[in-house]
Amino acid sequence: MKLIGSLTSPYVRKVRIVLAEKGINHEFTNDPPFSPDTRVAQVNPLGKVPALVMDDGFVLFDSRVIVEYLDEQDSTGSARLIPATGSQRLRVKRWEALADGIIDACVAIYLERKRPESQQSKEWIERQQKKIDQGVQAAASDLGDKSWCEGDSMTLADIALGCAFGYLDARFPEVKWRDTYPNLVRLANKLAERQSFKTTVAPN
Ligand SMILES: N[C@@H](CCC(=O)N[C@@H](CS)C(=O)NCC(=O)O)C(=O)O
Repeated sequence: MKLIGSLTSPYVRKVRIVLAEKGINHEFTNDPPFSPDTRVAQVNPLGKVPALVMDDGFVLFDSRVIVEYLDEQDSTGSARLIPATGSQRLRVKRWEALADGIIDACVAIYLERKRPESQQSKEWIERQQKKIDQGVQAAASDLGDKSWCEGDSMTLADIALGCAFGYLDARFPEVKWRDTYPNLVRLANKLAERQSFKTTVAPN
């Protein structure tokens, strides 16, 4: 299978971390979707990364669908990152939605700031900023003093949140989440020690 993505996308990073954690063999094609010569739309009609081209040519998107598929691949007998059933499954998926939602708001601001200054909407940026602030606050409150977001080992919830932290640090240093939420810092530091996180840090 072949993953098409960019080295800076937090959604792609989530998929790359899942691939690494599960030890799944794959090729990676770096195809930033905003570059003029991108071919992403030839595989994903939405023109977005990540896209996963399976061995039979079938293409999966978006990141939430891809990680579901990958988690079912059990080549190395690795632990499930998404519980198969029940309320824990729902809770992990909710964490993922929260983390992806924080990233969505970050990306919206990032793209808005790339427009000519006279065309940027202050109201739009403030609206997205509120989602980031409230999303991070909710994550801190839901994590509390637990070691992991759900259960007693790392799940997709932690991976997704770790990708949101990484994107905040890279693109939004003005969001001072590290000064405000020591429990999130503890989780972020623990995740950052993992090989899967180390090898997927976005280049500057
Ligand atoms: N919900 C999607 C979001 C994917 C997404 O927006 N990716 C960005 C890169 S960070 C992209 O490809 N943008 C290109 C575009 O919007 O045209 C997912 O989780 O895969």
